[in-house]
Amino acid sequence: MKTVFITGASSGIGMACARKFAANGYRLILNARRKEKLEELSECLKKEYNTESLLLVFDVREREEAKRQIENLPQEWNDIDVLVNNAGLALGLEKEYEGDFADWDTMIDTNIKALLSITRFVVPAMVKRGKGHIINIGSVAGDAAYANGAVYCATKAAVKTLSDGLRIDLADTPLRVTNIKPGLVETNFSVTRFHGDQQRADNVYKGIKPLTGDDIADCVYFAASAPAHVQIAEILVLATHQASGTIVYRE
Ligand code: 8X3
Repeated sequence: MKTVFITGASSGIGMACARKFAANGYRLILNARRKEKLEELSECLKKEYNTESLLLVFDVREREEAKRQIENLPQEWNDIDVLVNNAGLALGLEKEYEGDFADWDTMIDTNIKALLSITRFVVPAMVKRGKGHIINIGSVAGDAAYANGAVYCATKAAVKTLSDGLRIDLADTPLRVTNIKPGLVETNFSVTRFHGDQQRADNVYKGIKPLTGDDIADCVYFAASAPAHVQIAEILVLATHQASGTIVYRE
């Protein structure tokens, strides 16, 4: 049985990935900060698919705690086939010269530094076993900056560069690296970005049918289930009425 490790699994794209992999017979290592949410999800997946889950409750930004929990995985959970580096967020939508330092730190610490730590803790064992797949959740925002989003866009550009660098560093191994770059996905992404302002968040998806977490999970699973000689390096996935990070047709 294959094992997938998903960070930020308690909601949105992470939760959708958990469902998708569970439906396809994987067992799950699920990480998030909120224990109750993970318990709810794992109970649900146990009932629905008889899925086994191991819950790792920690904030991905806490490097030492992440290290401790990953190093101390029970023996039978050590063989991770797929790592989905999903935990990430946007905070604020402001001009670069007016942004909030705390928002910037949280985005940089989560989207870049934590993704790096988790990769650093999980990948060496994959290399040793000669098997594994790292799937990073990037964004169309990493392809080009958009107004008021410079820091978020920069973190996602970093996810692209880190994915490319890891792919280069693993080219002499059977491991694969994928960067999934979603466009407009309706999850709690915008509510988080606007610090809980639901109305402002709703406006982001007004007049357009956005993608769902399930749409992105389909892409993640597509990459994970490709034959071993096929490395899906990147997938850019947009809503049909979205042409780029900045061009959206609204009805
Ligand atoms: C999410 C896509 O365009 O809302 O990363 O920044 S966007």
